[in-house]
Amino acid sequence: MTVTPSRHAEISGAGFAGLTAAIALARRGWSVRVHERADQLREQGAGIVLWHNTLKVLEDFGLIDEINAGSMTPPFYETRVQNKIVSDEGMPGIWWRTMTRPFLHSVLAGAARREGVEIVAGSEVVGATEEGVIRLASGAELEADLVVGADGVGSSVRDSLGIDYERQRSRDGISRFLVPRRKADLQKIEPGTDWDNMIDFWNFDPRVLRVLYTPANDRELYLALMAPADDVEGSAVPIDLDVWTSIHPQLTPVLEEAAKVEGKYFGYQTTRLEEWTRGRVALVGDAAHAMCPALAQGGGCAMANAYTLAQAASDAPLSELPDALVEWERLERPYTDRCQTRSQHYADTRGMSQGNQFVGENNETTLYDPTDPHRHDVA
Ligand code: FAD
Ligand code: 3HM
Repeated sequence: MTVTPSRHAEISGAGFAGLTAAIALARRGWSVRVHERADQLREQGAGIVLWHNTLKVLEDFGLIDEINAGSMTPPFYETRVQNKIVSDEGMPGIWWRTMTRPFLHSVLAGAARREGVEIVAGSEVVGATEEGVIRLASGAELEADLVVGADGVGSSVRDSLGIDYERQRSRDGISRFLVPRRKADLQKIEPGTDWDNMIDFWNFDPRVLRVLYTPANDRELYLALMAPADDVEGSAVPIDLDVWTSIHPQLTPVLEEAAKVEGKYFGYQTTRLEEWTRGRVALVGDAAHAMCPALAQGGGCAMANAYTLAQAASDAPLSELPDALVEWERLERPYTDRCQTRSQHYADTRGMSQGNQFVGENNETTLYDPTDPHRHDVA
């Protein structure tokens, strides 16, 4: 690992991408400050699935024991249509873990602090310049050798630089909830089901309402409820309990829990940028490449790209950093581009309902190893 003392980075956004970039840079000797617009440093989302690509980054950070202690690997990824099993994927050879987002966020924030990263909550970034100045809502302007725009899909850093993008939307979307497992109650209703599995319950008739059931640990269950955007009842939050239990009666105990929780319906969309870098500024995570969640890779790509960005920026002489960022994008972006296209395709076609989709090229980013120094070697 290259350790590069006396380099400074300013990062906009303390989400998974910003914190990962911060840890990776700090571990390479950079002084790092992260600006988070929210007053409190926390992740409000529900659950997340991480795969080999992200777990390799967390392993490199020495965080795997901590991650394992608060997460799980369901025995199977089961896919059902009209409550009939169409596939049970055991994912042999694939490293994957399910967990809650607040848990992953607290692990990353704790690691960042231990690495000496300064995290400033309540600090809104309004823009950046390609020379490496970050501008805050407070009026302050801070200079850096590297500015990282990790400020999510509505990125101020990206927009202040005038980087053009396209946004593609899908007809469906999803609401997400963290609820108690209620495993014993579910078992009473359907004793034959392994309620530790991740189960993708698709329903098309009489209406399209899908429940993605993801145990996140012994206590917490991540429920993602998918409905078409034009289904007013299906996309309502708080959820319409009668509508959801009429289609998925076997999930009544956990749907009752979801009905108690506030949330937000999120329409599936993909954002593709003209470029990920401008001068000394690099964009990463949803700021650069937000994607549909079908293959559960948005956060994985965000963290893998944040990690490789830190590598590329550390390995370059400071005077050549802008060129090194361009080269980083050239090497790393094609994997993410392909993943975005595949995930958009599955969102548009609802093709994950066919089961057995975690195979072949769909696993390209899943199985990617950003920590492998030979990953771009030509055979
Ligand atoms: P964000 O999480 O959006 O973080 C951005 C941070 O920047 C926030 O803290 C925000 O407050 C802050 N911020 C914003 N603007 C400013 C500003 N101007 N100044 C300072 N701070 C600012 N990915 C997976 O890998 N696995 C999954 O299972 C998975 N499931 C998903 C399910 C759904 C329904 C969705 C919608 C996405 C899913 N994803 C998944 C994708 C994943 O959630 C995102 O790709 C990931 O959270 C992006 O992280 P980020 O840090 O880039 O952005
Ligand atoms: C993990 C995960 N997988 C798929 C979706 C989806 O298709 O909306 C959401 C998820 O959180």
